[in-house]
Amino acid sequence: MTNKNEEHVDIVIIGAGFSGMYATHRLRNYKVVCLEAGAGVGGTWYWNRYPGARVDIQSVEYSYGFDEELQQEWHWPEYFSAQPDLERYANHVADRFNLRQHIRFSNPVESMQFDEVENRWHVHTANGDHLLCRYVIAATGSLTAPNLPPWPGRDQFKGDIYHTARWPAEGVDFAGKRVGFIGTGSTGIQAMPIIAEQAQELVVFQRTPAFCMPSGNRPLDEEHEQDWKAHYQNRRKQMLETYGASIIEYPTATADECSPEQQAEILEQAWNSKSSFQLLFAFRDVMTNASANELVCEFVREKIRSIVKNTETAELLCPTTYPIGGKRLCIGNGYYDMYNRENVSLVDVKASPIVEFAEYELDVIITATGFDAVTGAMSRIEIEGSNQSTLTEKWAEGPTTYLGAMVSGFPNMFMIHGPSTPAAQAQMITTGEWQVNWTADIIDSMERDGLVHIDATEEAEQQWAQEVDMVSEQSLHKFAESWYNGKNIEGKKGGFMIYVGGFPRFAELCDSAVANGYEGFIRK
Ligand code: N01
Repeated sequence: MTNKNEEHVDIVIIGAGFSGMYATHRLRNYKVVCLEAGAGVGGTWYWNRYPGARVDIQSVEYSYGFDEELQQEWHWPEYFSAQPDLERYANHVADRFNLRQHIRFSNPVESMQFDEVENRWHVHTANGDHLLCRYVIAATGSLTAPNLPPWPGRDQFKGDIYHTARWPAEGVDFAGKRVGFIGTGSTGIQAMPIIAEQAQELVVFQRTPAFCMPSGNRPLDEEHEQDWKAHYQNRRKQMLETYGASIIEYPTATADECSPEQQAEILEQAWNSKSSFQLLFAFRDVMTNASANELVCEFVREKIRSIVKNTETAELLCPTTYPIGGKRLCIGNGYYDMYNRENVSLVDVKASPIVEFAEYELDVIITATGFDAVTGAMSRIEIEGSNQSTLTEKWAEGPTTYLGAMVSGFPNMFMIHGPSTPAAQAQMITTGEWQVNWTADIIDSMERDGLVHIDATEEAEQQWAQEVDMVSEQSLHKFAESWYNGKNIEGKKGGFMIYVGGFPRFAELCDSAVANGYEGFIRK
């Protein structure tokens, strides 16, 4: 029976962030519809418009490589671009490649069911669309679903409460306001120094202090831009051959192989390198050897002590409970210096956690409390696969995937930057493009071979889980509670959700599965 509202298309793409936009472009030979919750393109860079939002990877790298003319014509004003420039870029790409004709904005997906007889997904949206498609590509992002701790008293608070990932487009006027700020991760450390300059008072509620290194952002000089434009093709290739799909200086020596003087010099150079994350690559073993890691931790603590004048505040700001890099290293502009301002104070909420909004006289509360990461966006859609099994049931003890791309029992559904991919451990635009191409090639091959159904085997999923565990066992990431392992969300189950074996190994394993006759997949 055909329902009047049903629309038949080939592929539904969920999300018009950078990966979803590229998937829409790459698969435009098919009848493609892209469904987007926001009113505009850009995903993360559409939602996270808080003051100070800025990328922490060089913009010449953190941009698309699929079209040479696009890379040649686009000009980034700064080394590390700010949110408005990234959003402008996303809009430019959407216009330049006529993507908007395929995108339905303000139209989040609510539920999906797989019809095993027809090999079709039924996709239902908040606006009442009912699409029937052969494939779904979920480009829903790793950091999409905001974490909003259910503090009592929230509703009674008379002032305004904001989450940084749902920032009002018109901005917020902080003049004369007493502002409370909860959350000292990458977002908080970017937003606070700017808000401190505008507000009457800023009270920072810190649960866990962050390791932060200076960003070294500056206007992009012409020579650097021209150099990249002359070598884009090689550089993109080179990027994919590095651990994080980003060209930085990768060290050859372990910490032990350096004398104390050399160690000090290397760390100082890394701190001043103007190259994000260089501290984590000061020595070859920063993320695998606890004593090498501690050396870098203590170096940053000394920096904090030398910058922050109030010794008590300085000690509170020194992280001591997890390895540097275990949580994503924060890249900031004047974060530690901000604590030398008269109007900024720090409250330790580790010892006495926030239980309700009552104690402090504040006009505005900002929560930069992060995300129900990696799985959050998918878990908020009701997804029913083969045999009426739901994704919520399947992932009850933590997400399982094959190559981060498919979930066994959920045929014809692919994910980009899904659980157990390198995600934010690698530069997400370039690796997202790579994953879209890999997925699109699989869909093309299905068409060529006259097939209609592709799934991952349970066995392949288990083997991938072993690979993910094996590489995370070798790294120090496991010693931190973070969004990487879901420990930032109370009660969230599962282990490490990010693949830390490096992008080249990840890509090689994905490619060899396909080359070995679609090993681990069932195609029919
Ligand atoms: O989120 P987070 P984020 N009571 O989860 C605290 C990317 N990103 O939005 O550490 C009190 O890192 C929480 O405390 P704790 C980047 O990948 C990139 O800052 O859990 N505090 C923590 O301090 C990044 O890793 C860029 O103890 C509570 C903070 O809130 C990712 O996004 C910029 C609390 C959340 O930190 C997420 O960053 C921004 C509670 N109940 C983001 N609950 C760049 O490119 C949470 N917290 C530069």
